Amino acid sequence: MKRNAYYITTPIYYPSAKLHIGHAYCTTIADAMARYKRLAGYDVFFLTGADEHGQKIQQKAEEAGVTPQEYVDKIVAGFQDLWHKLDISHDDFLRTTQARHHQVVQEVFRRIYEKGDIYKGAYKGLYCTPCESFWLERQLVDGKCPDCGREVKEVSEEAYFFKMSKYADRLLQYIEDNPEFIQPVSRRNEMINFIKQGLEDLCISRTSFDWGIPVPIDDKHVIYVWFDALSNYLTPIGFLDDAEKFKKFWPADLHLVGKEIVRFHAIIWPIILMALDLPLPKMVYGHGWLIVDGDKMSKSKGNVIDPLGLIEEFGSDAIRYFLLREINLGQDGNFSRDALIQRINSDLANDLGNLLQRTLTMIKKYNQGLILSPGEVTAVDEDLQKMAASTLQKYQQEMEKLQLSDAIKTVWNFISRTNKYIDETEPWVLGKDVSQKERLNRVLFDLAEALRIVSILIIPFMPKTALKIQQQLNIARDFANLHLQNAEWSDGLMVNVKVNKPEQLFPRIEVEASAEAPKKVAVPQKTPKADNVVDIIGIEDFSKVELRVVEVLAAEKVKKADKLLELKVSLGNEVRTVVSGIAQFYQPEELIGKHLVLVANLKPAKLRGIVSQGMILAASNEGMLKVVEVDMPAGSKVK
Ligand code: ME8
Repeated sequence: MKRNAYYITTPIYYPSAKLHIGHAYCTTIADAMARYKRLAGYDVFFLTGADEHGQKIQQKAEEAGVTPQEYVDKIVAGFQDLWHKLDISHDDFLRTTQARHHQVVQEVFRRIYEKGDIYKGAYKGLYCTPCESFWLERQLVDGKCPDCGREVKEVSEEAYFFKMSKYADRLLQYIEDNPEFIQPVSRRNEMINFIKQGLEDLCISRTSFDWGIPVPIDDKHVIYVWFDALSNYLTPIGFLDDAEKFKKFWPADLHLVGKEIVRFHAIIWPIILMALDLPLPKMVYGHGWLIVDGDKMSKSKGNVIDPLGLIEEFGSDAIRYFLLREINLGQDGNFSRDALIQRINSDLANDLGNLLQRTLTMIKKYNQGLILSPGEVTAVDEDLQKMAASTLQKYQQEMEKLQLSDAIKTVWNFISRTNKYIDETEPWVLGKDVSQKERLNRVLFDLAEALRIVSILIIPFMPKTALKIQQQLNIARDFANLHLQNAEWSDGLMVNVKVNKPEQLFPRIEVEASAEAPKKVAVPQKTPKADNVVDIIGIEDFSKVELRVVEVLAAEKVKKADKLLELKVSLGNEVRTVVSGIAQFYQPEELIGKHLVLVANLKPAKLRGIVSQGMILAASNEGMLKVVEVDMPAGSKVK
């Protein structure tokens, strides 16, 4: 009996060229699922690899003046480097050139041959000698080779054939009896139609090149690359050498593949397995394609995106987050740099980064970094706790259905709810009133607990960030042994934990002016005529301006205004509200405790319904902005 095991695979990619963001997309989804299942208590086997044989690779190697093995070794090293940098947690990396795989493919061939489902015949086709390629009549252009335009000739070549036709009805029946087998439904329907049109026997050997696995009974032939490649799924789980392991992991739970190769996985592969008397995989899922700024990626268009460059620029977690959040699994999705930056700034820097920073800053400020035993639960706390429970439940349901993007949205709704909880509970007000100490402890505790839960739920999507949050919360000890159940609300776990210094998770990415609306700072101030042309004023004019040092007591975003922050500032003997257009440059909690300069006698102005009593001074230059800070007590005059 296969118990509590989960076997997931990606396609094994061709090392004919470097991998691009589309390959990274598929592998990231598989990795997120593998990590999720480990978290859910499964014994996971996650396989990826490289599909190294075939005429195309042989030609590429010849062009490069190296042996095929040298050629693939170099490119495959690049695959492995990419997966390392993207935090892909595969359990094995299969290369079809490995001896262990040769043995499996030859054994698969032998067993099916002995059963009588492989026979020798003749492959008839139109052959272009210079291109070493066979073509079908309908593929020719004006009767000539579609690649080089030269004459083709009819040839007949000895070849081995696999009796696919024999299994067509059985496969159709299987697909009909197992609605989950091919996903999404659109691909399933496509496959059913395809099989209904009739299956021909498949030519599974070639003699026109030799970069492949020899047919075991006839070494003039090499085995057709798809027959070789599909068998990879059997190799690392002990098909030939570990019966117990094989029983545990086969049949595979999920072959995740791009939509263009569903046909190989949902027709040829199941028939090979039927011929071997092995059970069929539980699911073949055909994911959509990643397109770039609305266009298919191609070398000729020059729009092929190298994931390594992106990882270097934005970090692996940001790329993983974008790929998983932005695209619904079965559909095509668009990659654009602007959309990526938008997600980093809003979801990661703002929603998540902000929550962590605000929480830790307040725990430091009010309780010297210590999370204390929480006071009584009020309605607003209960609401947050209930949402934590429903988030976990919904997240699990969505992950089980491979709706990764929805699961991320579910977690982010909880993050937004927690940010709102800060606004509702106003810890900065509680912090000023000793009689509210118990209440403040509850609020700070709840915030830390919510973040602890978030840090577990995001492990499948952003493993580095999950660990960073746990390190900052100072609970990273058991990271490897976490289980989904640990994401249940606990009123005890975080008590007496001393949190670490907050560190920024994701810096905001400054966008060039062309990519975003002009970044004028919406401060209630009169801008000079031009940057460097200002009217000369006398000292008597300047002395009309009262400048005072203020301490920021609280800061929060103004709703529906990207650029505005509402600050509560102390002038020593008085607290004022000031609206300042610095939200794109500062997180609210970064400002708490800072000593800034206020134009204290400015006529009050109403901004978004809030009366602003003064203006904070800031220096700005070419899109940068910094508030003016002064190391003097609140209330000091600036002259
Ligand atoms: O087909 N968007 O290898 P391959 C999303 N060796 N995914 C993409 C993509 C894109 N634009 N481009 C590629 C092969 N992919 C065979 C597989 S398996 C036994 C043998 C992903 O290097 C997607 O998963 O052409 C697609 O199916 C796979 O890469 C094709 O990789």
